[in-house]
Amino acid sequence: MSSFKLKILLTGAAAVGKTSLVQRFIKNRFAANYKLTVGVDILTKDVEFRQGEIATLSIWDIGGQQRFEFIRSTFYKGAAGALLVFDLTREQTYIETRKWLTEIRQFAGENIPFVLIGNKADLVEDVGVVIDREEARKFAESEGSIYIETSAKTGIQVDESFTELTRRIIDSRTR
Ligand code: G3D
Ligand code: MG
Repeated sequence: MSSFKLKILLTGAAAVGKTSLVQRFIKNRFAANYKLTVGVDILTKDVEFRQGEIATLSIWDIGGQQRFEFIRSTFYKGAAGALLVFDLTREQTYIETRKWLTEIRQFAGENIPFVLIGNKADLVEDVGVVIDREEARKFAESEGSIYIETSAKTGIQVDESFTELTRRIIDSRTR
């Protein structure tokens, strides 16, 4: 069996649900939890990205946003892939994904695999659609990625997002 250790980044604007997604993902499973003084949580989890194929993810979640400049190079260094998260109920967080993508590529490498995540899908029914979902899908595809809608609250598509990102990382390396 092959074994992979991958550094995964959670990126995107404040309060889009990055921490909630990773908490949902690791819930009820073994997870080592380190808290760095610089304000990054690193959580570890094994994922079976294909039958019989396991990768160990170390998932980096930025805590306080205000000191981010200080730890930026540490955060991006050696990253294998990123979830780029926005909030389906706040258009501004979607607009900001382009800036995040530019930064991810600048600091972690032009070809770093990512998955575009529209989170808080559970709220869309009440709040209404504030972004053009078809445009989000096309944007993701034009950048070589895919678009997935998640809810950290209900858990829908959360595992799939991490698994899909892992698959994309592995495929980009073995192709
Ligand atoms: P961040 O880590 O990106 O900053 P958090 O975001 O995970 O801290 O989440 C920010 C707020 O959004 C939290 O609410 C959290 O409960 C909520 N949230 C995250 N994901 C979802 C989701 O999928 N659905 C809903 N309905 N809420 C979500 P509070 O009130 O604690 O600020
Ligand atoms: Mg957080």
